[in-house]
Order: sequence, then C-alpha cells, then structure tokens
Amino acid sequence: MRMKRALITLWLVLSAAAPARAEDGYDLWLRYRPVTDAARLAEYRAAVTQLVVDGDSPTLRAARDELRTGLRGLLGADVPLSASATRDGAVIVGTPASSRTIGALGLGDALRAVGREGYVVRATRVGGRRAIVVAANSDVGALYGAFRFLRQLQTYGTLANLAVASAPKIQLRLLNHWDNLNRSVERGYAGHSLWAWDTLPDASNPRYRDYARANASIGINGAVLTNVNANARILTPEYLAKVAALANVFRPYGVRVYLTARFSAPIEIGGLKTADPLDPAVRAWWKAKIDSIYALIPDFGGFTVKANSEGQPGPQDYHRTHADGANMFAEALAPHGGVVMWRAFVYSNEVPVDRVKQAYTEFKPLDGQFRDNAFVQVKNGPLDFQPREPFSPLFGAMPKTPLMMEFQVTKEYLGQDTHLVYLGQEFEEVLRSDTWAKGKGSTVAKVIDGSLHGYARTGIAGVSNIGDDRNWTGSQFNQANWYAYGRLAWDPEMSASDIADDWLRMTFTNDPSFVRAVKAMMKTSREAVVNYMTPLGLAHIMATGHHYGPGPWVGGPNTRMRADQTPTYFHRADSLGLGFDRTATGSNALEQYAPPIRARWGNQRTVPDSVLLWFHHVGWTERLPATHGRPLWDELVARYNAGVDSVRAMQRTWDAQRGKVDDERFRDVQSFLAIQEKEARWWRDAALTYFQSFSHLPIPARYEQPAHPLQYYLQVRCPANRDKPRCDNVP
Ligand code: BDP
Repeated sequence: MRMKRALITLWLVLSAAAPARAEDGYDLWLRYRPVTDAARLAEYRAAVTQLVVDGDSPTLRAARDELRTGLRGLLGADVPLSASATRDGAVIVGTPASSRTIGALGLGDALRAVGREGYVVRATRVGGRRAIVVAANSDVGALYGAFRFLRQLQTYGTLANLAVASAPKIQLRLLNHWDNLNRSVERGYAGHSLWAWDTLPDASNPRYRDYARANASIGINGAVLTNVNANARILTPEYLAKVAALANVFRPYGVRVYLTARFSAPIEIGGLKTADPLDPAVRAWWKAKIDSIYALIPDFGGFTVKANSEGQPGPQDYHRTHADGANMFAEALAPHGGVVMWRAFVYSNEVPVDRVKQAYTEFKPLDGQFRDNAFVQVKNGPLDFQPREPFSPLFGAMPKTPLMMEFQVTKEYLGQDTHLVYLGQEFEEVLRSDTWAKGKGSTVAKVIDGSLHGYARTGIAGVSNIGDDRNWTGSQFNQANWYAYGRLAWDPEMSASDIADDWLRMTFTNDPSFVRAVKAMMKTSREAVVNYMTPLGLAHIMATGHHYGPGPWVGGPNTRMRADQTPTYFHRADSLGLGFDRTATGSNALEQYAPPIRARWGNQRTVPDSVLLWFHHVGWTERLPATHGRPLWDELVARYNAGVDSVRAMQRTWDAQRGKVDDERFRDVQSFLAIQEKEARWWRDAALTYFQSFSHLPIPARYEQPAHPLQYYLQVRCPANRDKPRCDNVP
C-alpha cells in the first residue's frame, strides 16, 4: 500500500515537472496544470495544506473530488483530507447545515445575501489558524464555491485577503441541446450527440459526468436534452428510463434535466385523436405523462416547446392560442414544481409582410395570459441568430410574462465549427442593449434577470455547441462560447472581456503576453465575422439550408422556398440600393421598439452603422454618417475587406503564440484560422460580385479584386446535410 502511494507520488511529481504535454482539448477549462509562477505556487502551498469537506452528500463528494483533483494538479502534490482544521492552511467546505465549523463562523448575513445557489469564499481564521472557507446555503452552492476557489488558483490570483461572494442573477441557466434520438444534432458541428440512447440506461459513460462537471463549473443548472423539433418517442417509458439515468449522473452537479415536448404526442404515442389543449382527454393524458416522469425523475425540470413554427404542431392547429398551449403544460407541471418554456420563435404559414415582426405580433397580445410557471423563450434578435441583429423588441414588451433569453452558442450562421468567433461580445452587446421599456437603462439584462418588471421567475437558454468530438465543441475556441454563455447566465452584466481573460488563463496559459494578445484577438473576432459576412446590418444572406457560406443570390420566383427564408427577401438589393426598409415607409417593424429607439434608428442621419441596412434601403451612392460619409458602395467594399484583414491579423496574432501553448492545440487553431481566412475571402468576393451586379460600381483598385466572376461563386456547392461542412471548389 505504502509502496503504491510512493509510486503515485513519484508519478505526480514527474508529470508535474514534464514539459507542456500534448493536449486535445478534452479537459476544457478544467485542466489544472501545475502552477508555473514560483511566487504564486509558494503562496498557494502555504495557504492550502489540508482539505476539510464537512458533510457527505453526493454533491459535497463531487466538490471534494474536484478540489482534490484540481489542487493535486495545480500544486503538484496531494492536499490531504482531514476531518477538521488542525493546522494553518485548511480549506473548509460546507454549509451551516453540514458543517459545525462553518455554522459557527458568523457568516449569517453574508450567506443570506447569496441565496440558495450562491457562495462565500473567504480567507479567515478558524480556531486561531489561518483557513479558507468555501461556504454556501446549499450543497450545490458549496460546489460552485469550490469551482470558484479553484478558478482563483487557475488564474493565478492571490489568496491573501480572499473575500468573494457571488450569487446567480438568473434562476434557470440552461443549455438547450438540439439532439435527435438517432444521435444526430441539429445545427451541431461537434460530432454526434453525447447521449448514447442506444446503450442507455445500462451503460454510462465518463463523459456524462464530465459534461455535468463542466456545466457546474460555470453555474449551468439545467439541460434540455432533446431537439426543439421534437420526437414524441422521448416520452415513452423506454426513453424516459434513459433520461432518468442521465438525470442520476447530473444530479450531484446541480444539473437538472428537461425535455422538449412534441405537441402532437397524445396522438402519436397516446392513441388519442386530437392534441387540442382544451380537450379534457388531452389534458388528462399530459397530466398522467408528466406524473409518470416525476415518478422516475423527482427533480425533472420541465419542457421546452416549439409549436406552430416551421411545421411543428401546436395549439393553433386547433384554433387555440400559444397561451392555451403553454398553460396546459404549466398546469400539469405545477404540482411538481416544473416549468414550461414556450418558444416565441414562430412565424405563420402565410408569408407575412415582414418576418421579423411575427414573434412580437403573436406574443405581445398574450402578455398576462400565461400561468406563472410558464416562460416565453425569446431568441436574442427578431430573426434568427444572425452574426448581428438588433435585440428582439419583445424584450421590454411583456412586463407580465417572464421572458427567457435564447442565445445560440452553436455557430449555425457564424462559420460553424471552423471560424473563430468569440460570442461573448455578441451576448454582451445584446444584454447591454437598452429597451427603454421603463426609460433609460432598461437593458435586456435587467429584463431577463427579472429586475425591470419584477418577474418572479427568471431563465436563460443557450443552444448548445456540444457533441462527442474529443474537444467537445468542434474547435478549441468554440469552448469559449460555452464558457462565456455560462458565466453570463450567472451574471448577465459581466464583461465579455473579463470572461475571455479567465477562459484563456484556464484553457491555455497565464503567460501575460499570450493573454493580452489573444484576448484582443477574441474581442475583434465577432466584428470580423460581421464584416466579412453581413456588414452594416445585412442579414440572412447565407446559403440556404445548411447556412454555411454565402448565398445572397438565393431567392426570387424560381426557388421553391418560402420567400421569407431567402436571402433576396432580406437584403432587397436592386438597381437603386440595398437594405430592408423597416421604417414607416416600409414594413414598419421599427414601431415595435420604444419611441427613443424609433427616433434614432428610424432616421438615416442618426441610425448606427450596425443596423443601417436592417432598417433602411439605402442608395448605392448615398453618403450617410453611418457610412462615414462615404458612398454606401464604398463603405460596403471597405467593410468586407476589413473583415478579411481582421482574420489575417488574427492569424498573425496566433502565429506569434507558437511555443506558448502546446503544439497540438496551437496547430489545430492555426489550421482553422487558415480555413477562416480562405472562407472570409470567399464571402467577400461572392457577396461583392453579387451586389455589384446591382450597383454596377467598381471595386476601388486599392482593394484586392475578386478572384473569380460571380458565375463561379454561384456554383460552389456544400453538401446539404453536413455533419462537418466542407464545400467543393471554395476559391
Ligand atoms: C433555426 C434553425 C433550425 C431550428 C430553428 C429553431 O435553422 O434548425 O430548428 O432555428 O430555432 O435557426 O427552431
């Protein structure tokens, strides 16, 4: 036994001393590599000499295990477990209920302030000895605190006078997995679904636990396991047993499971003739179904529902409203403490005047009609996860209905797996947008954290980018988007830049020159993609179906698609100019916003460049403040080129990091940046040659000229159902 322990210690010492080893990204931001700053290491070793975890629940065991693994990795040696603090340097973890020591510390006020899931991490004295306490009101709060404490070491922060208190500002912080039962993932670019339905419930997989750990480390507390385009089979006993097995693995980490409910399930698996939400037999069916779920999974979270949208069944099939549909679920879930999250991503079967008006038009009149355990879940923008959209006008417009934010973490319209785009910037931009619902400062963050309208319930959802790729997210940098989403869900007022800082330190290295340069690169990456894909407020000009690569030419009478899914509908290029008039002279979508916004965005002299062509049809040679006084065409050319230039600058930044990070991930990122540079050029040249066929204006000679004529770009083909998109003949 002793021999074995000695060998293990030897191995630990050796592995800690080994040079940067090859890494594949599996460890995410929980790598716990040895601290290389000698002064910090000495500080940590003195401050952390034993681990006291008071209490013995699965969640506290998870905290203990994480701390042991983390500290062993960071400090290069085991930190012994102890039943009580016996010397300077104990880290004491628990709740007033689990730990007499913590109960006696007089943390009452501090703990009251952080609520059920928050934590207090403090350097203090216990029995005259120096100690660090990780205290919370619940076990999961203590787990979150443990991760917070580890982050302090992972980011080389000092432990002197450590005094952190934190509580989530949003109650439900969920990932939405668009995962199908055959393990394909809708809009997934990271391999197959993590949920191996065929081998569940019998076989587990270490990844289930690692998935839950990663979520807990950033405060995510729920996972909707299935696609919003739902399959009723998930509600059969066979599948529910599998769901229960996953719930059991996630539970210690505070992650609850949720499912998507297919509205027509009573017909498809229940043998009923109707799914009318006011029909007593339908209501009874759902009630019994929901009761049976809770019998298996007592802490089941509830349902996300996509109804009457893109062909999904819903209450309108029976001439009932969205509120009727949502309330049927809410009523059956309420006795169990569950919630229904009803999606506002709807647009009618007839092509409307303007698709971006639909969600507001349908839902605003229903404000006040939803039961109190029903949310309406709203995409960040009024259209569909574009590189940039103005915030959805529903935020601020439903004071009586808790609105959940839906962000897309998977980059469906933003280059998918390969393009490096840090979405922290995008999320921050949306969350900080001012709705003016109650005057200046009525930010979207304050709407969804409940403070603006006094919502009793609050929630946020991120469409997951996770799959079974070794690196989880299809690329190393896509991990940052999972991370940033979680941190912003905890605190929607956090700075995306600070989040990137933490992520880089934990994921790559604390080397200050690396962190500085790569953080700056991440921060510019979002504007880069906007510029080379959809500058100046353009939207939805991606190729149809897979949404990868440019397709601004798709549309018109010859396509069999509905007009409001085609690029030509959205950009409205013609011989006079470009852009969608959404002011009073056009669709007037602008009227859905508060008056100060209307005034600013509705006026061509004051509209910001970011939404210029979203709200205005602008002449090709018109000069506006939003075009920096240049003719629109020149500004458009400049923006597309700026996008390509930014990617080249990102490449230079990354190339300069060689040797500062492991070779494996260095080369991974480098090769994806090369794809991104090539495809940014493809985007620029395809879009400009196409728009040029309307403007008939030259691309000024100082810019790179398109490599091919428009005809060439029209024939570039990408496979329709790509797991891993690679297109033919990309120039
Ligand atoms: C669109 C996606 C589609 C989703 C839909 C949704 O292209 O795959 O089903 O959103 O959110 O962005 O329901």
